[in-house]
Amino acid sequence: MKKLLKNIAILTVVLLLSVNGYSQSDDIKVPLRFDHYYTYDQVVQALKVLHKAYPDLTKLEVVGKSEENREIYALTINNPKTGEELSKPGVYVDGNIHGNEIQASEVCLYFLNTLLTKYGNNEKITKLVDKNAYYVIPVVNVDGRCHFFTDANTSSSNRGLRRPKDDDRDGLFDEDFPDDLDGDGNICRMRKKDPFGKYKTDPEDPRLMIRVKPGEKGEWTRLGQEGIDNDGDGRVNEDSEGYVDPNRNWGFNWAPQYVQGGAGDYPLSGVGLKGIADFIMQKPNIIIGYAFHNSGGMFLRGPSTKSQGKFHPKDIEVMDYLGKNNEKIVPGYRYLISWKDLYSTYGDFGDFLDNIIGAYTFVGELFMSSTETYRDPEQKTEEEDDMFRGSSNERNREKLKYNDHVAMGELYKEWKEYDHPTYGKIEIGGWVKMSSRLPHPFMLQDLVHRNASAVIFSAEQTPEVEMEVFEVKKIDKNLSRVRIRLVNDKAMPSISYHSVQKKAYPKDILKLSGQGIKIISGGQLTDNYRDKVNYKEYKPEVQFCQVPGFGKVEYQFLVSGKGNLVIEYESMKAGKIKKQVKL
Ligand SMILES: [Ca+2]
Ligand SMILES: [Ca+2]
Ligand SMILES: [Ca+2]
Ligand SMILES: [Ca+2]
Ligand SMILES: [Zn+2]
Repeated sequence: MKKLLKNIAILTVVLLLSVNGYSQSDDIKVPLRFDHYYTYDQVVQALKVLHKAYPDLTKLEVVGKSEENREIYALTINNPKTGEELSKPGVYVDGNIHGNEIQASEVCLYFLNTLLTKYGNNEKITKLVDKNAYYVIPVVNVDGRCHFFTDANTSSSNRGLRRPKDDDRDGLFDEDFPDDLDGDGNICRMRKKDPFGKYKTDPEDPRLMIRVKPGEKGEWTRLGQEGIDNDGDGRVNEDSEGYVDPNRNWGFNWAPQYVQGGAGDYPLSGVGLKGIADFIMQKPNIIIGYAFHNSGGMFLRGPSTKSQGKFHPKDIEVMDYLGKNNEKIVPGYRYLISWKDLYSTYGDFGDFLDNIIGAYTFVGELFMSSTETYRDPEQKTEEEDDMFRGSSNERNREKLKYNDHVAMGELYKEWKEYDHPTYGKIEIGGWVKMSSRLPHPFMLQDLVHRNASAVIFSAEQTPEVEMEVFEVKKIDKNLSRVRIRLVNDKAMPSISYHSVQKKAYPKDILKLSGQGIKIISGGQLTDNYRDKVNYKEYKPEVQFCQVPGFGKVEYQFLVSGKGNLVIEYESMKAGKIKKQVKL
């Protein structure tokens, strides 16, 4: 009997790990597979496997530890043969800052897998790997991801950091979570038969309930999320984990709890976030960033609050160029402005990356529930708005049919009776954890591929500065006029306009030197037909500059002496160039 129980226990664990193919315990190999979701441990294993397969191109680091002491990994891709990391534009990608938004990590893994496995086989990817340095943190909220898989949850629960908080001020911390009463790994809904209830059975689909009209007889009362009153205070599920929202706790435009819910005690009080911020601060070359979330199908850009004012118009041009292309790469996704089109947030990661690092940043809101279709192809879809049509009765009926006929019934639990200690005879049922914000695994490949392609498009548009010495003219026995052009045929400038305007970090440097050579004067050439130059008054041998996207900037110098003139360009984000000219 004991042995039988043990066998049943083992069998249950195995079943839990492999339910519906959402997560597999098979050995993880390169190339990685994207027909299932990776648990936190499997993400770590996947990163180790990638690093082991490509030791020359990758670096695997633990950048910090979480509240529950889990390791936060970053995988860096850089080809040392084409230069050291910091001498190249940096591309930053992360995901799963909200614990429940798990497919964000699969996008990160897919992106890494694509760059590494296609390196040397695919011309475009080979060029991209050689050009930039890539910093990828697939799981920001490591505790969140772990608990999302191991604990019973809804598709929206378990977002925050594991910092216990007494939400109801009863002296107890996180004492009344929702409870998985039927032991199926999901937190579903509870309802009770009640002639005075506000809901009745939907005549079109008995699994759904619709509101009764005034005067109509009710049938059901909704009792909220599955659970009991754990601490016996008369309320059910009133104090679950946290809440510190890891995307409201960054060190720019932070606001306290009474302004911004989930803010935490002070900026970067999340210990894992602090580790990530330190990691990022050591990469001043980062010029583009993607942070993936779910859901809604959006590429959001900042600012996250109206009071920050508008972005510099030239930066908007850059974001528009990338964002509008992203809309085409990922059909249905929209390129939007955070505060204006969605809502305001303080202490947002995107603002941190934009303003402190000077990077162009997108928040990728993955997944559109409107892709879960079961309908006549003739039916109009023009008015569909993914953000707002999510919960209408019509939408729920369609979603259930999609569940029945396309997702093999894996997204929804039929209502089942349960004897509740407080409410008596009730029913438990509804959408499961792996529904609603996540694609069924059969759609995962498409989601990760297209979103990784959007990042790849941006990675192609990091600055590529070239230097041309387009004139060396003797104007006197010992005096030469030297004209230098810095050209960039990619969308991103060598430094963002915002960073220049706010003096966020030093501009690029153009420096001339040489033995026996003196730089008499120098400055930006604004009109080379009329010889108009903005001369720099002091130290003309060092010029501070910015190379625009899809453009150029030109300089003119008067140089005395003979010999080798050394011309150096140095940018924090766009690399270094060194040339020599014989005078
Ligand atoms: Ca409490
Ligand atoms: Ca349950
Ligand atoms: Ca309670
Ligand atoms: Ca509870
Ligand atoms: Zn999110």
